[in-house]
Amino acid sequence: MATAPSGTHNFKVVLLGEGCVGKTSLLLRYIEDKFNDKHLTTLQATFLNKRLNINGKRVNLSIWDTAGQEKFHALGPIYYRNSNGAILVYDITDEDSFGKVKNWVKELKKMLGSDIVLTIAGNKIDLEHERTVPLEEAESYANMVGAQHFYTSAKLNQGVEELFLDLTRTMIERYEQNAQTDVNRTSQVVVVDDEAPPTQSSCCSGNRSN
Ligand code: G3D
Ligand code: MG
Repeated sequence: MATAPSGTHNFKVVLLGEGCVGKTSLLLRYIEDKFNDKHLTTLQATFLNKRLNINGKRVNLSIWDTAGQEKFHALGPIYYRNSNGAILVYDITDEDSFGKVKNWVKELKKMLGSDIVLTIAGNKIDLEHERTVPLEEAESYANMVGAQHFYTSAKLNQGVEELFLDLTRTMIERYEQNAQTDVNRTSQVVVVDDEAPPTQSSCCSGNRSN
């Protein structure tokens, strides 16, 4: 996805992470400002749209949520292909879910290189007293792999808006950097005139004497 002629950035963002870490809850909090709405959580949307205006730049986010396939280890490249950004969610009270984030980072970097902006979300901070994933470990890991790290609570609506806003800003920056690289690359292309058509005196003209 890229920028439409109208100047609107169209970005695809995927939510990834173990089952039950709160991916759907974060999305519904962000889009609908709701939590634990049974009607909405059973909706199992493929993606939801959000329009933003950041410093006069129009952005359309298509935020993709899983339909629960992660519970069967059945989420593959079809889900995350062409993504501009990924939100890797873990539950701060569940160490295994943090391990799963590390697996996703490896897979995304291998498959998409640095084309994708990575953001890690430690969700359920309202359960801080039950935390098992050490704060420093999560933050230094994110730093090492070049990802932003946010703490969120879909339940209490903490950090959710900031997470999406920061990711969107970074995607715009990344897009503008790539566009600049393309301009530089194009300006280095040397345009060569078409070759002149062969004349009668050329050796291939059939005038050979022997
Ligand atoms: P998933 O989409 O990653 O599978 P869900 O996760 O959004 O379906 O959430 C799984 C469970 O975690 C839900 O509880 C949900 O209410 C809860 N949850 C999500 N975010 C938070 C949060 O920030 N804090 C707390 N305390 N709980 C959260 P149920 O009981 O419905 O299974
Ligand atoms: Mg879900």
